Amino acid sequence: MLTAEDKKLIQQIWGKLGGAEEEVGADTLWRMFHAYPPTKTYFPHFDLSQGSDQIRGHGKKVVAALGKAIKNIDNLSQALSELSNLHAYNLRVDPVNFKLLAQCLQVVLAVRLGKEYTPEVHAAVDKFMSAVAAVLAEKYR
Ligand code: ZNH
Repeated sequence: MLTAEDKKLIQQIWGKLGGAEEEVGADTLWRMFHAYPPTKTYFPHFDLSQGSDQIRGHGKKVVAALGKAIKNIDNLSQALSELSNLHAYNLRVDPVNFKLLAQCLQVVLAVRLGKEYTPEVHAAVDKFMSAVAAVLAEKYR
């Protein structure tokens, strides 16, 4: 469960990205494709070279979805319901991959924010990403 303090930390840290969302998303995807190459199999139709339009475009969408989730942090199931359908019925992404993406996001945020990325923030982001992953995986069967 996310505590009130966790939620505050997540909102603060997200606020610090100011304008760099697309880059954070693209860096996260790029890192995921390299650290965990099997994740690339979901994107056979993408140009996966660094900084490609598709990586940037998709990174922007993913980060925008996370931003929406942060705004609706007390109501994640509802806020992410369409995405949950998409991942469960359409894309059929193995939920294991949600953890990999979350881990890559942690590294990208840590590199970008340095000392500001305290263990408390790390823990809060971890809980948040687990909550998002749980919603994205809740319709699988
Ligand atoms: Zn996902 C898509 C989000 C994870 C795979 N995604 C997507 C989108 C979004 C997202 C927003 C778009 C939609 C529309 O367009 O409508 N994701 C997300 C999130 C997460 C995710 C938030 C976490 C957290 N995904 C994921 C993973 C994977 C994926 C892990 C694998 C690996 N997705 C995907 C795909 C797609 C998507 C494949 C489709 C793409 C295209 O464009 O085609």
